[in-house]
Formats: sequence, C-alpha cells, structure tokens
Amino acid sequence: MKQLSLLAASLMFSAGVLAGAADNVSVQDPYVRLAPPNAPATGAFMVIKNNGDKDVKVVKADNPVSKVTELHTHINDGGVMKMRPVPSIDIKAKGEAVLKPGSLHVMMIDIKTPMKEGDVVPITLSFDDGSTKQVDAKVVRPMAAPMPAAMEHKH
Ligand SMILES: [Cu+2]
Repeated sequence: MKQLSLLAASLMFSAGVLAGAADNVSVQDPYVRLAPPNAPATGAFMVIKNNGDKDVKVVKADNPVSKVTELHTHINDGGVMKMRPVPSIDIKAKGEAVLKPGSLHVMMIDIKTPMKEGDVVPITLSFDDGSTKQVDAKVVRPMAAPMPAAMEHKH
C-alpha cells in the first residue's frame, strides 16, 4: 500500500512535467464513502473543476484499495436508480463535474484492504491526453440515510 502510493506519487511527478489537462484541473472535497463491513464495493466523490479553456475528460480512475475502479453514473430506469459505467466524465472548459451520491462517482469494486473512517485513499485520475492527477480522498462515514433498497448494482 505504501509502495503503491509512492509509485503513484512518482508517476504523478513525471506526468506533472508535461503540461496537460491535469494541470488545469483542481479537485475539491474528495472523499470515499465508508463501506459497510463486508461490502464488496463503495464510491468516491469529489468536485472536479476545469480551470482551463479546453474541455477535458477523465477517462480512468485508479486506487490501491480496490481491485477494480470504474467511472459510474446513476440512471433512473423506470423509477429505479441504477448504476452504469460511463466511458468518461467530461468537464467543459471553465466548468466542473460534480461527483456525488446518486450521480457520477468513482466506483471502487472488490475492496482488497478494509478501510476505516479517516483513512486516506489516493485516487489517480487519468485524462484523455494521458496526463494524471492524484487526489487524496478521505474515508468518511455516510450520513444516516441508508442506500435505498431498490438500488441495483450491475456489472
Ligand atoms: Cu457505482
């Protein structure tokens, strides 16, 4: 885990030398929802701001805690909220993408390392131009409202 984040940090450093989408992007309030015990998956949320004058796309996310990381959104399918993978999260020039429960999120599937409240998960976002940005997402306990029972998760 430590080595992985060091590796991610050094990758970040080398990518940072090139001017790219990642340089024009800032991320606010990244967090991971603490998964209930034995839950195989959870979500990460954040606000991604594009300060540049070109549209950017997040095409991939990675983290050392789960085996699989996907970009997801929620769709309302006949009144039932369902999650679907999306190929990218698009952020318009001078715009922002809001990743929040019930909407876009980074899906962490098949959690290898149990998390606890206050842990920090380094999430690496990859952009369509190949640049990357690492954000440190804090693990937080979800608000009291439980996930609706109707929520389905298909992969
Ligand atoms: Cu999901």
